[in-house]
Amino acid sequence: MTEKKYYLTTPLYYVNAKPHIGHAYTNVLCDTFARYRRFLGEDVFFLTGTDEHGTKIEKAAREQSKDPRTYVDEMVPQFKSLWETLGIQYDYFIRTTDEAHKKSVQNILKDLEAKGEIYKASYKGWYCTPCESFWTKLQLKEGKCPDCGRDVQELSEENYFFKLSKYQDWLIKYIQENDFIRPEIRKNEILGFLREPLEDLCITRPRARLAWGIDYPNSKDHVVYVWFDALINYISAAGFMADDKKFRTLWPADLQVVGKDILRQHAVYWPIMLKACGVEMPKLVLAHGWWTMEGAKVSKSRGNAVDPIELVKKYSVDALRYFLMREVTIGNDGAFSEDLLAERYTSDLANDLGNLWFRFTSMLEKYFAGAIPALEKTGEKEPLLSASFKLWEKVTPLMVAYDPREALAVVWSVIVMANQFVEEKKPWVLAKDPAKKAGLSQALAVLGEAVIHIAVILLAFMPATAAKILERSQLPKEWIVKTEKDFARTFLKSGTKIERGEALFPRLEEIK
Ligand code: ME8
Repeated sequence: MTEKKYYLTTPLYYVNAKPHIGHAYTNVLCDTFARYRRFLGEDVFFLTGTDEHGTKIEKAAREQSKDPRTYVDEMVPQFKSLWETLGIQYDYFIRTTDEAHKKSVQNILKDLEAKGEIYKASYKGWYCTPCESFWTKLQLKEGKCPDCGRDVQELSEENYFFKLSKYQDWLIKYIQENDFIRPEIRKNEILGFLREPLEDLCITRPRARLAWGIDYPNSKDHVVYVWFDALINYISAAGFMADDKKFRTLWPADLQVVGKDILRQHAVYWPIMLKACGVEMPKLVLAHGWWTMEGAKVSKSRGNAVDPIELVKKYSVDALRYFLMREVTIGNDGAFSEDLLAERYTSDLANDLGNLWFRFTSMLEKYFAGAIPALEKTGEKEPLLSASFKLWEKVTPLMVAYDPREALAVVWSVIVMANQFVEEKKPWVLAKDPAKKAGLSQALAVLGEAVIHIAVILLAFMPATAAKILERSQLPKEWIVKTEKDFARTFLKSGTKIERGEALFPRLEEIK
């Protein structure tokens, strides 16, 4: 028996422009899910990468007078470096130009041809270059691309087709009977789309029109359609048809996160491709919403892209990670504005969390020379302590249900409670009365446990900040907490010196 890993994937991003806040969002979400699973002791495989073939890329290379290969090789480091800046701990980075991937796509095509799932035919359609989509006349909206509203071109070509239509009834039933697409609103959208007859998918492009693609195995005149090529990455990276043992440990993927813009490819084409290959379905496709600006989707082609690197420089990586996850519920759209980010920074990070750390460590320094007092029975009865001990128990089901926003709301409720605890206990008053020394030491012991429990639970969400708190408290930064009981206990040893260090989130006036 091979152990199944928890396998999650991001989309493979097109390299025709540098990544923006939307790409950062998807990878921050996935990274947080991956880190949380590792924190639970699961063996995780987190895949991300780049989509490097097709018209868009060929065009972008041409515009810079570069050959596509040189162009993609120059673009990929921008993605990798953003992931490094954002603390994205992926296990593997796949490029669709990797030889192993190309071979896998060709092997799958040969297999599908042999199984009679592919046929050659002449095709007339309307093509939208930016979306790389063919549409039938009926699908066009007022003669324009139904997805982006731009002009389309009429084309007639001989191509290879994949029999999508054959599996329509199966797919409808599969989606209805399984928790395969989330959120519900997107599942219903796909079922709505499937009420119309599915057309077979044109999976090649004539080389005369597009040279930058994977060679179609049995034709010199065709290259593989970029979506058919790219979707296969999820199994080619997992060793499909190349490394059976690896494939068994990874597939089926546990979670495939995509933006709602590419749900149709992932919830219609992809499951049918897998079905035709005789491969199991991924467990869940989760479609998140869009970051918008002035009502329009943030995107490279609209020219309203927000650069995550600039935001990190100004506000810190954890501030951006926090904002992206806290501001919107997965599935909904969110209006991006730097003002909102600055507001969250000031209220939730500098005031709530930053201030809690500052007050706790300053008082500890002042009254106990920085050494944490022992927790006694009186301290154990404090509601703040039990709320802190319960964080794991409350956050874990939310993270397993992919709701980081609610999970952070739970953590922040304890942060707020800890700040109120300081207001109520007034350690500065207790400190004036020698008879109240025990009360003072219990207040700080409880506060210390609360702060550490908050830091540990935040490891997956805000790894840099959590690590700072733990390091300054002489605790390890790597944690595996498998059970509720392992979390509902004290973490600090009495007498441990805790160092205040620099402000976790300096006031914006100080950094601007
Ligand atoms: O579609 N808000 O690549 P892509 C939120 N190569 N997320 C956004 C976003 C926004 N405004 N803009 C982009 C492709 N994203 C294909 C995928 S997969 C086999 C091939 C994120 O570079 C979101 O995850 O256009 C979206 O689905 C993805 O980037 C599209 O990236």
